[in-house]
Amino acid sequence: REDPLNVTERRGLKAPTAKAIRLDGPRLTAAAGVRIANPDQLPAARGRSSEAAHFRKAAGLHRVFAIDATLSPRDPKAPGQFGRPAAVPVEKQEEAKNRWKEGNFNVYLSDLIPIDRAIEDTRPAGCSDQLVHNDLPTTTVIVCFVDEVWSTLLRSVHSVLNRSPPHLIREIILVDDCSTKEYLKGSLDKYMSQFPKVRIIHLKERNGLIRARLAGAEIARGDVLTFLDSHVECNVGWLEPLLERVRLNRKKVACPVIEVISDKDMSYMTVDSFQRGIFTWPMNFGWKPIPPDVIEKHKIKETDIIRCPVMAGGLFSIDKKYFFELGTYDPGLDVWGGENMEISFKVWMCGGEIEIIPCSRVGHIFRNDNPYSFPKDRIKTVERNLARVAEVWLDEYQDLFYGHGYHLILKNLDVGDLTHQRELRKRLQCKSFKWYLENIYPDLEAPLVKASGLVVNIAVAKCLVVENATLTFDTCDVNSKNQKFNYTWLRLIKHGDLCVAPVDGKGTLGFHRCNDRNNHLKWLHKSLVAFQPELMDHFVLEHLQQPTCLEVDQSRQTLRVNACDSSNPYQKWQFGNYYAD
Ligand code: UD2
Ligand code: MN
Repeated sequence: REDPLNVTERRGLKAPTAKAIRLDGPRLTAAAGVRIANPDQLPAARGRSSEAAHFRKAAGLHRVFAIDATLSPRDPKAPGQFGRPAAVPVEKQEEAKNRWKEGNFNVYLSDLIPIDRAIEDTRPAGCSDQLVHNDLPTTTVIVCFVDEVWSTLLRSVHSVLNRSPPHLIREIILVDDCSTKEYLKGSLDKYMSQFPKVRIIHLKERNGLIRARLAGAEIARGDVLTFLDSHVECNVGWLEPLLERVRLNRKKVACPVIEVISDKDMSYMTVDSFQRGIFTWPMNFGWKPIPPDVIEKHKIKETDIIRCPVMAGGLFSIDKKYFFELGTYDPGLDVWGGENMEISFKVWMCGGEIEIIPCSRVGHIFRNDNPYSFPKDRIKTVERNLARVAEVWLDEYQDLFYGHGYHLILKNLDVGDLTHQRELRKRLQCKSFKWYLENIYPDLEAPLVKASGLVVNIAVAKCLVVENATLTFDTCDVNSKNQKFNYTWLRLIKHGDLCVAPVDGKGTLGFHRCNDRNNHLKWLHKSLVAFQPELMDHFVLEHLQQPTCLEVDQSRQTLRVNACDSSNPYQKWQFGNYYAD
């Protein structure tokens, strides 16, 4: 009944709002200024000659290189060329349908379209005129994958090779996370051997994407690490704007705008520029449009950099030394999920920044389900990852996480050892989660309790009151400290350290020392009780089989618990303030 972790949403990253590109013939040079097909035409930004050095000193800056080796495609009419939608021929429908599950997208079409297709330059106007430094740091591109579709993986690699200034790519490391498919072993190594910059490591056991990325990071030789998923297409000019931000400040973590490659027709779609990466409780990643009035008020331009509370996870550049200073990812995170929250909180709270760079754009195939298997239960794996992050980074706001993912408490999840992660946070002297919420994500509603204030009984219009450490009711008095209660995310009715609870088997009410894990102290209120919405205003003891409610015993002028009765007003209660639904 309560599954607030929203499992369906957890099956893969949700795409941001996307729109088709208007194709009035390829506008390959429109926004882009002039694209350079051949990298040999580049000015010698990193050349060895003294001339080059002089050029560097004198100018220091250059216009973003618009390198694109796919500029004049061999076959302009090929399906999917220029990012156009492709169609499955009628006689191939069955085959296409059957192959969908190989990657949970239209694998048939991916195989049909060129592995080095041209795509539209989707950068906002102005991007091609931006200046970047001549002495940008080099990067190692790290792509981990498990059982990725051949054509998609190749297209990812080719898009990097074809649309990046060669001198900035130190290497591309492909980390094979113990794939089962044969072609990802022999054939892949053979194919990639024609590109000296591509290195492949095959992990001997399944590590999950988090530790697979770390395996790549360990051997990386570039100054900056750039992580990518294995089903992407980097667009023209994507790399330099990312590296420029890291060069400006090594604690900046730069993310490209993630555009959408349709899982159905493989078309390359652009997205709205004014979107932030955010999360909702219990730590679901999402995109949030910047409201139009905010855009107007602050005169935000399409090319402006957007600071994000959290990143999507898959695509970003980070200074290598900084990544290791931050303690990389928590290596205790398994398979998939939660690591984007972890790195985002860590970066912000420990002095860094997460930015989306609108002039850097990379397409990604968003899928509705993970196409690979999880070594253990998928839901449990993701929940455990998130709980690890919550335990280390959320401080008192953990209650909101657990309150929204309430079954996690009941499950008594084993999150494993967190000593190292907690020590790391101390050592780095990171700020509090409260600071993060107030400064980085002020629009998130994060009330520490669900309700507070006086607790009025509807029938007698009197309030709960603490008297000599016992619970009774009396005339309401907003100024009385003894009438103030909190209703917490973990369903305790709290007065200081004391929690309302029955104290004997006879229904007498009193107090217990509070304990988040003690289910005997928990009351349901304003939430569904075994599908009985009519008990919403009641305080229902949660741990009992039969719904049992707090009520005013009229005859004796005391409080007691009794069998719930939805029509009995002596069982209806109201807090002074409610902060969440
Ligand atoms: C998003 C991120 C993804 C990751 C994930 C949360 C983007 C575009 N994607 O989900 O990078 O942050 O959220 O964890 O931001 N992989 C392995 N081993 C595994 C599982 C996956 O190597 O055990 C690879 C996989 O082949 C892919 C990458 O990791 O290249 C990300 O996985 P995904 O594409 O299934 O994740 P996605 O895009 O739904
Ligand atoms: Mn992905």
